[in-house]
Amino acid sequence: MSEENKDIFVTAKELLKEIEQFTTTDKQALEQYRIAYLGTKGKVKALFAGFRSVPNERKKEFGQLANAVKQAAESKLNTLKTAIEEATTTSIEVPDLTRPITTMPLGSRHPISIVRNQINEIFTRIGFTIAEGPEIEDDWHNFTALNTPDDHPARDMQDTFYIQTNPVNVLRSQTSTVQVHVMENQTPPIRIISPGRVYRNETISARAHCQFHQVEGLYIDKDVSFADLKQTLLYFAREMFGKETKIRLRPSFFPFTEPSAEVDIYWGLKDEIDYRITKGTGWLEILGCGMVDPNVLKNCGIDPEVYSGYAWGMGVERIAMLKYRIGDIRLMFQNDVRFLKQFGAAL
Ligand code: 2U9
Repeated sequence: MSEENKDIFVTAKELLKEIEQFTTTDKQALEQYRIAYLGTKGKVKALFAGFRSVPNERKKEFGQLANAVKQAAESKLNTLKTAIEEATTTSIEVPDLTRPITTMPLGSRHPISIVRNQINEIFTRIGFTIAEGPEIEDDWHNFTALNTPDDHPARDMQDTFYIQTNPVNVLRSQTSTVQVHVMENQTPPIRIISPGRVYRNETISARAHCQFHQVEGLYIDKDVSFADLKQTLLYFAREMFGKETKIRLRPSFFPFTEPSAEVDIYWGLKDEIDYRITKGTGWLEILGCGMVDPNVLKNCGIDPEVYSGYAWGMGVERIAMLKYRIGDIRLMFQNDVRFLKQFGAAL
């Protein structure tokens, strides 16, 4: 065996060792390896080219060795290639911390809340405080104290939701109940509004619902007059519907006020809808009011000879329907997002 032949075996074994020891995580380094070992001018090709000079009796041995070198070079290339690919795809990407955040969609205020808040604000601005009370009431607070006779139709099961008949417990049909509590527990001057939910046994339609919201007001002091009431409600109407709003009072009747009146605002007759909602008059009813009946004052422990007072009541849904031209009260309680999102953004 010549020196030259011995060298080629040594070279092959050295090559095998080199290949086994080679490692990289870099794509470019791997490409350089491929060119150096498996390329057309690479070391493996050169090894095979030395085949000629190997003596016949060792050709088989050399052939096996050279093939082992080639296979080792190829398998190393494939293993490293897969490892690099996996490392790049599974590596955790560093998030772009300067990217703008995705915003959460915000809801919007319900029209009842918008209008109720507005009513509360208009009256608290002129010295009224907000009073709240329970939605389940006894017969006294819902009817008797408010001068509602035993045979009054409002007491009928068809009009009021009775929870219990003996003793009587009802879902309040007006928030005047809250005002009765305040009058029983405080001494005048009393200047309160009572916003809240009320219940009536109504057939549900576009105009009526079995639940709705009221804001009622009460002012009791010495020498409170009907003129004070009228001026307060004119202020309210102008704050709510615009500075030029005109109001008129029509005589009416409620068991708890005497005299009583209903208040209309001048809405105008600009379009077909105006004719329909004002029945062609241009005037639209917005609330009821009156001087607190002396019997109610007496029932609540206030001397009608010393004190007088005015009161009013309004439906929040009615005001909201006028303000936003909503044609069906049922929309207020269906929670349809297409309806709700048309109103003011969340405050
Ligand atoms: C006390 C004494 C009297 C509250 C009043 C009205 C007239 C009235 C209706 C408007 C539309 C109810 O929501 S509605 O259906 N209310 O017309 N409410 S006077 O009078 C009171 C309140 C409390 C102690």
